[in-house]
Amino acid sequence: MASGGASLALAALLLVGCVAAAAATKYTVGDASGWTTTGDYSTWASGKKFKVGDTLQFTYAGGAHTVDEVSAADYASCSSSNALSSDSAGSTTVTLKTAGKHYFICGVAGHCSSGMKLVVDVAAAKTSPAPVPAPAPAAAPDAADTTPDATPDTTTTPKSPSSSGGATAKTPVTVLSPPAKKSTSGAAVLSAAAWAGVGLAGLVAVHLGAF
Ligand SMILES: [Cu+2]
Repeated sequence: MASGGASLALAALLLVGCVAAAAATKYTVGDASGWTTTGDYSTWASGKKFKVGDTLQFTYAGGAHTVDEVSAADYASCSSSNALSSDSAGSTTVTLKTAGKHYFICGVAGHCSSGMKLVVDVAAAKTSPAPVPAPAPAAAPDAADTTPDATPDTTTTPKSPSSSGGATAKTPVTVLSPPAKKSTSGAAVLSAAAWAGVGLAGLVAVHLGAF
């Protein structure tokens, strides 16, 4: 039982890890400016589509600022006393693990009120690959069923060999031109017949010349 549960948990972790690795986007907060008192993070965040699995990279001078994830109320009041998490190492990476709004402020006195605050609205990770293949298998068998039915009906060309045979009856003359090339026995027979034809033509020419 325990091993089964562990396997399921491991499978779930692997699945989540694969999804996150496939679609995750890494955002550098403030871009080149980084995490600073002069940043405008509402403008920076606007238009960006954050989703579960994405990461936020806060870059700043270590010790000069903090990255505190706080509640909506604490975000509004610039209070980090009940911060959900806090870091001041200088390079803070936050993985957005849950959908909804996430609030970040700097805990240094005066910095949040001067604009060093960020809220991101995180959308659930899309599982777009799942619905795409669903309709494809349903349509594929239908097309496969109709295709073989139509193919035999249209390919009613049993008379084409006879017509082509009639055409090949005249081809020995053209096959005659490369007699040096030794090909199959069939071609040899054809060329022999052609040579006989030439012989006949030569006889006719001789007779015509005689006349
Ligand atoms: Cu600060």
